[in-house]
Amino acid sequence: MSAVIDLRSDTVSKPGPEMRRAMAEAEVGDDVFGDDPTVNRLEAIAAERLGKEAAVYVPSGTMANLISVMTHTRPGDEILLGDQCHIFNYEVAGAARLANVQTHPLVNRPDGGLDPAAVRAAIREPGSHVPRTALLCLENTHNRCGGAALAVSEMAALAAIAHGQGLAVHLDGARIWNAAAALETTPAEIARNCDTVSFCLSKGLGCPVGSLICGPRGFIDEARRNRKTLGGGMRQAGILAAAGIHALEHNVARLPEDHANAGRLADGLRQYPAFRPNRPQTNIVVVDIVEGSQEGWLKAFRDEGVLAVPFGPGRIRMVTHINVTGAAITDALGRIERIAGARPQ
Ligand code: TLP
Repeated sequence: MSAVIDLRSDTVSKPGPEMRRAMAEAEVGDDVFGDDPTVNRLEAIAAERLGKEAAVYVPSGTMANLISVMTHTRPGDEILLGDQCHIFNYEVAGAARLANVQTHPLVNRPDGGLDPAAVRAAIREPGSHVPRTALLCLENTHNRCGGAALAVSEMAALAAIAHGQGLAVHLDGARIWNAAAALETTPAEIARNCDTVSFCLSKGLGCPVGSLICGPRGFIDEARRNRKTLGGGMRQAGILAAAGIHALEHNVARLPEDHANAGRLADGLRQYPAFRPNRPQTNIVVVDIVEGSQEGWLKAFRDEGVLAVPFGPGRIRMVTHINVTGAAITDALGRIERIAGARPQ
């Protein structure tokens, strides 16, 4: 059979030969002692690119969000977040279990944003019966909202409400580089109104592992302590951080290619009555199945060597990334034509 086209996530991307060479040649030290020059360099580059004072390198996006929530809050606090966001849906309730906070979900708008009035209304008046509302979490691009890139003006309005009531604002910017490409701005501009931002190296940027949290120096010092608490202190992590530096230097400019590929994939799928895809702003195609079953289509795709994932009832997701070329998208659409053109299920 011809090669599998893996569109399950941009997390499946594999490091290429140049990234592997950078990793093999990395200068390393014990990062828990602060001795790893490559990690230190990656953290300095990340802080600079995100427009924040300092940064800390952590193993995953999930840990980046958990550490951020832990560092912004005290046990028993409440955090506001979108009902479709990653922290609420896909982080195994870590905020509740390990940061000991109550999550208060607000309905996400299709653009990944929140209703400002709903945010205002959810912030509690201080009182002896109620939790302290301590933090607002935003996500950009928004995964479950089909990779939507939320406008900076929308973020600014939400952050102003939160800050006005003494809340901090954390941005889950796992795919902030995709957001920056789509909005034709910089990640620093997107993160400007947020106190802290996390972003992933292991998604569109093509690294095997790693995320960063960026924010004020005092916050990052405390985040480093919380990273150690969670077992996320790594030793000669420069081998991994080198991949991150390579990615920030070489893999950012090509992201519009992934977005164009996602657009073409969605346009192709839209030709079939069975599929109702979004109009992707970035690299995430979310398809509502309107004829046949989700499982049936996923299996039919898989049998043709096209991998997608279930994404809620009657919905599948396909994500473009650095290992999927324009030719592979053409190939994928050809394979889909063989199944969807022949037999709507
Ligand atoms: N998302 C993964 C799955 O967990 C759903 C994916 O395949 O998209 N924030 C956002 C917005 C994310 O999409 C993800 C990963 C994370 C955080 C967590 O990153 P990792 O996987 O590094 O823990």
